[in-house]
This record gives sequence, structure tokens and C-alpha cells, in this order.
Amino acid sequence: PGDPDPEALRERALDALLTARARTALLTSCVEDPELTAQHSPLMSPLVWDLAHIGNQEEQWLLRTVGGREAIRPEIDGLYDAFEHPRAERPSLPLLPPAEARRYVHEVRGRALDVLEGTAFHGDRLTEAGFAFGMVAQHEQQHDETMLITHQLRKGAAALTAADPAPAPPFTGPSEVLVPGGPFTMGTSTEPWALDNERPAHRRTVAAFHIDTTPVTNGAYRAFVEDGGYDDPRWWAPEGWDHIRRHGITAPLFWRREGGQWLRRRFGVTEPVPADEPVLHVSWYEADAYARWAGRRLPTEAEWEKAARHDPASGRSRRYPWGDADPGPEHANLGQRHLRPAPAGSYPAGESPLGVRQLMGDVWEWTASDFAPYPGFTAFPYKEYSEVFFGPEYKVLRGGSFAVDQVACRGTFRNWDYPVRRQIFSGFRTARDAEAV
Ligand code: AVJ
Ligand code: FE
Repeated sequence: PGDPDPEALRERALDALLTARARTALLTSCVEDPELTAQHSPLMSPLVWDLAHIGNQEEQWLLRTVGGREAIRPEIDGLYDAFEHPRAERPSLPLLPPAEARRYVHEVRGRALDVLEGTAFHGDRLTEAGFAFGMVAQHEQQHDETMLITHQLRKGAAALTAADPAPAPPFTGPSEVLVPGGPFTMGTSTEPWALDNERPAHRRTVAAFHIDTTPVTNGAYRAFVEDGGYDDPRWWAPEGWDHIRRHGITAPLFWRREGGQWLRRRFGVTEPVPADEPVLHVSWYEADAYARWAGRRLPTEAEWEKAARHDPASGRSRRYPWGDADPGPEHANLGQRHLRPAPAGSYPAGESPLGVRQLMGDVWEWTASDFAPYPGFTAFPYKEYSEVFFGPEYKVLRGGSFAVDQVACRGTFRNWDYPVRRQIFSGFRTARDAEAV
């Protein structure tokens, strides 16, 4: 963080690239090759597309742009351009077969490490503080989360396993926290590997509000389901109501009722829905409806960030809820260490100055806000990362899930998706206005 020593940053870049690749290798080797080319869901790419796309982005940015090297395989750029081919049609493209895709990403990586050796980390915006390398590592980790979603959608026996998070005693703290009104600093101009949409830092003023101490749990959400929440249009945004009726949606994705019990499928295993765990795989419309049923609302993106970063004692915004230190296993459930969220109230060491828990990791949190640029935004280094998505059709998610690596997770990090999406690792917490005094 703001480390001025270029050699330390080079180490950090190397480590981020190697960590991402280890995860990519696991996600693309834990099933047989035919499963890599199969379409597990029309919402997702075949895993072998993600694999070669990771390498192709790395080739374009690190080899050609930063390194000034000649293209290894210019003819495949179009195949792996996400804007040229929608996900549903990618299985029928002439993709590199698994063995060739592996060889390709390996060759790109060898040359990228060579470029890393020889690149100055200052004097140029793209390489300043190792930004391009951090961007490429984040991109790979984002696709590792995407591939984990594909694994969750895949039928058949479990291919991935991980230890469960530590059990937690029932959370007995206050259910909500008061966040004082007034200005705070949103976004960043100093975080070296922050992406364009997180910039620049700017002042925002929010009115006082209350926010849930923890994400909404399965137990709380089940009460909404069992209260007939999915049969009552009063709770739903009109487009959300149309959507759940048209698609017969009556509970979170992967839930099913059997006898008197709610079960869910999670990475190839069916298990009872754990009441104390944050709810997962809900759309923005479901989150919004639950909040209305509960007499509350979703927090805006600015409210979420103030709850996560604002330190009332110093008046400054932290990198993370717990401070400026990089995330450790005591702070947050990140990095696919566990393949599920931790019980609500876990990670006391990760709480914000105001006492809000689990803002980082566990589940992506839907906010009320559309994805929009900050004042002073400039697209960098390419418009297709953020700029082309700004507008009212996407809602912002914050905080990261158990599937997100720490390199792609910060108090300022922004994610976005369509409000109907729920195959993603999405949950939420709720808020309400503070009473006027
Ligand atoms: C930021 C998660 C919405 O997966 O579409 C990956 C990240 N951008 N490759 C996505 C991304 C280009 C992006 N999200
Ligand atoms: Fe991508």
C-alpha cells in the first residue's frame, strides 16, 4: 500500500500473479478435460474459454503493451474478446483445446515474468507502482471467481472441497449500527492498484443512517419466504415482480424444500440451509423485496462505503474496515479458502470502527445504487473495463465474497451486475434512515 520501494512492489506483483495462477490451475484441473469444454450453464463460458481469455488479456497488456513484444497469437484475439461473443455462444467457437490453452497461458506467463523483470515501476502511468501487473493479476482472480460460479452451476459430484470456516457462537451484539451524517472521503487517488472506477477520491455527504451489523442471514431470509414474500407484489419492484412470476422464482437459487426442510446444493453436495450463514445467490430484486418486507431498504453505495471506511476518530477513510493493513485470515473470509460464507458475526477482528462486521468477504452485497462514474472519472487503461457499463441497467455490489482474492478486494472496490443476476455469490445487508433530531 503506497509502498515507495519498487523492488517490494515488484515482489508483490510477482506474488499476485503466482497466487492467481495457482488458483486458475486448480479450477481448470479438478475436472476432466471434456468438462472444460462443456457448457454448464448458458450464463457462463466453458472453463477453457476463461483459461485462454486470462492468457490473452495478459498477452495484450503485459507482453504487447507494456513489453512492446510481438504478438504470440494475434489470430485468437477475437475469439477471446468478451464483447465479440456472448457467453452462451462461446462453446461453439473454435476455442483452443484444453492442452493447447494450458500451453498458451504458460508461454505467455513465462514472457510476462521476463517483462516484469525489465520494467521500471515509475515514469509511466500504466506501469507506475506495477499497476499493469496488478491489473492483470486482478483480472485473472476475477475470472477465477467466475470459474468458481461455473463450478457451482455444474451438475454432478463435487470437484472442489475446502475446510469450513470456524463455527461462531450466535452473534449477540446490536443488530444495527448508527452511522453519523456528514461528509467522508469516497473512492481513492492513492491506492496503487485501484481500478479506474474507484477513482478519484472525492468528498460525499450522507445523512445519518442505521445499517445492519452483519449481512442478512438464511434464517432471516427464510422468514420472508415463509411469510409469503414471493406471493405479495407489495414488496417487489414492478420489474422484479414480473421477473419472479415469469421464471417461477420462489426462493434463493439452489434452494429447495423437501418435507418440512429447506435444502441447498453447494458445489455438488446437498445440505440443509444453515440458518446462521449470510444468504447467498439472491438477485437485487430479491434483496430489495426482502428489505421492503422488513420495513427497511438497501444501503446506497456511498452509505456502504462510509460504514466500511469512515473512522470517526480521525475523520479519514481507511483502506479496509479494520484499518490499512492487507487482509489476513483473521479479518475476512476471502480467497476461496472456504467455499461458503462464515456465520453472521464472524471475524470480530475485521469489524469497522463503528462495529459493522463482515463488510469484506463472505458475500457480495447489493447496494441500492446504479453503477455510475465518480466526479472526475477517466477511463484507464481501457473503456471496456468500466465505462461501457455505466448506467441504470447495472446495480453496484460491494465488499467481495469468499470467492474473491484479496488483490481484487478493497474498501473502494466496485462490482456491478444486472439486478436479475443470482448465480453470483451475492447477498446483502439492509439500512434505514436515522430519525431526524
Ligand atoms: C467487474 C466482475 C463485472 O466479470 O464482467 C473480467 C470483471 N472484466 N474481465 C466481469 C472483468 C473483464 C467484470 N466484473
Ligand atoms: Fe475478462
